[in-house]
Amino acid sequence: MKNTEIASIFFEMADILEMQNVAWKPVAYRKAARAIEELSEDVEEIYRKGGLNALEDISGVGENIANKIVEFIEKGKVKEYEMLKKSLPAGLSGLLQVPGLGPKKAMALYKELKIKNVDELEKAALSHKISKLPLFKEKAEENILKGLEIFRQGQERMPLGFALPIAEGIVLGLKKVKGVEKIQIGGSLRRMRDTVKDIDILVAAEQAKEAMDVFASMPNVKSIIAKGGTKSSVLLKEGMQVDVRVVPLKSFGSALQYFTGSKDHNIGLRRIAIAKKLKLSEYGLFDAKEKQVAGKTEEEVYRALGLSYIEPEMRENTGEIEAAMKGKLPKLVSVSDIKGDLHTHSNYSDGSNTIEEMALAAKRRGYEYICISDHSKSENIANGLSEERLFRKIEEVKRVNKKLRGITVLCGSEVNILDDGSLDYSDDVLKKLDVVVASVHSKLKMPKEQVTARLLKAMQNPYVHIMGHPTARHFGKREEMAIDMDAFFRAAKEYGKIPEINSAVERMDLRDVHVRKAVEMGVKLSVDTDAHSVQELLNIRLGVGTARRGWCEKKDIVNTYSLKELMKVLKKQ
Ligand code: DGT
Ligand code: CA
Ligand code: ZN
Repeated sequence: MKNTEIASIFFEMADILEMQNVAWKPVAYRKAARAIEELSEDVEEIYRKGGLNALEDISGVGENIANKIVEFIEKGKVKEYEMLKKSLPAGLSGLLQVPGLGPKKAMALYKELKIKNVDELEKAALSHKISKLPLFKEKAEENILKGLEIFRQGQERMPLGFALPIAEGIVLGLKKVKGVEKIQIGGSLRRMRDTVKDIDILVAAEQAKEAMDVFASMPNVKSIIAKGGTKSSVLLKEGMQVDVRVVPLKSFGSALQYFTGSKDHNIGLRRIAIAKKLKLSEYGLFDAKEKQVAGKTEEEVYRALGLSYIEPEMRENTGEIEAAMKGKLPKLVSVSDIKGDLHTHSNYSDGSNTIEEMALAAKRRGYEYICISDHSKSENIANGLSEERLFRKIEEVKRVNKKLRGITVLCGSEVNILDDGSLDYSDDVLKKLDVVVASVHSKLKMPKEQVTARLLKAMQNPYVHIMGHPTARHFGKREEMAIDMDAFFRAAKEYGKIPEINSAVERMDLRDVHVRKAVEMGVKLSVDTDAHSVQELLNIRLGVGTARRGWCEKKDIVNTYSLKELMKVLKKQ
């Protein structure tokens, strides 16, 4: 699918045009880019089926932009984009990827200080040259350095939800190749860590030449780092490294165990093996006479070590080995336990689907309920709902519920927690809603005591049910808010509020360590997608992964409950 590539070209064109002070065009390109990004269909398909006219039916796409899409589909590049890039000094557009640096500021840095790339930017910030420029304030240098750090972290590790579909695509491509007996994703990706450094894939085969050939010539391979009979590594166009290792079937379990990690977990296991006079490696579990006692499956390896099977998400050596020795591992929640989604958006605010479409998609997933929680009135950039529009939405939800069978739509709102901890709608309005998700979307840099007090105040509102993406972090853009997590969870417990595990690719908030703490404190949680389209409902697996990393059982997650049980928890029966 070329949608992402085309969208990113338009985003970049918008930035360059803005740097050159061109009026309105940047806005138009961004609008089109966003629409293309959110399309569920392949743009190329749309064009092949319906021609230029069909492209112009996409919101924000006029004739000019449609022609550029065609140009990309037919020729693989867009001439105007190439020219725009040439009009900028090399590297300058890279500056735009530093959080907090817009096109105007980047251009000013170039004109005044000749800064063309991130290294020069860092030098200038460290030598305090930037705060003297008119567009920049006193704290600009500090902010730029922080932005650079976030940018570099973003370059090193990528979000789980970005890497996972790419890895699955590779697995799908290799599965059918002759000689491949088994194939599995390993590493941090299999453990569902919220960010991953690379993609590790493990193949069982006696003869892997063909698999390696297919792997190295996949269309999204940018360059081949190494290609051999049992291990190959490539760099993808998406910017990440993929390692594929091949082992014989009899070692597949122990190799999968080894390459799933984590390293600390492996060290813990090896210690147990040694105590039992055994030797554990990626080749298998061996006794003193070098005879293999286990290795074909992971289950076999754990059993032979005297442990119950440890799910990949728990393998961090944070107590799981001890629990497995005593047979006291939790029975982790799984995607199939989920009965509904409590935080999603429709086109009433900034989502791309109607309430009915979202409901039908939830039904297709086998859910019992879905809450449509559009933004509240102060969220202007996301088309937040005035009270009047909210009341209309309540009526629309009633209509959809009358029409559809087998799914219940709950009318909710993602209500902004204002700077002082009060909420964006009055209590009289809030009490009309089935589910109230309260989230912070402004003033994210408050000091710890203030943020904590703000969240605690919001939790004291009797009509709030769920605390949406509690730390407000955003990969590559901003760090989490400073929150006293102990106080936050204590209050959640006291007031009966439900903190959220938000599964949006760029959020993943709460994190695994927070979840673990919440579970230990007996706080119930909700795993939501924050989906802005029907496709994004699929992201629930990312949040469930985080829940599993936090040792959640089914009972800890409120949206595994039936609608009736859920209503009791929300005190809405
Ligand atoms: P990442 O890639 O940083 O997101 O995290 P991982 O866990 O995928 O780490 P990676 O890709 O460096 O290695 C994959 C697995 O291989 C790792 O989880 C455990 C295993 N492994 C790598 N190096 C060592 C090592 O020195 N000792 C042991 N015991 N295992 C290792
Ligand atoms: Ca890895
Ligand atoms: Zn939301």
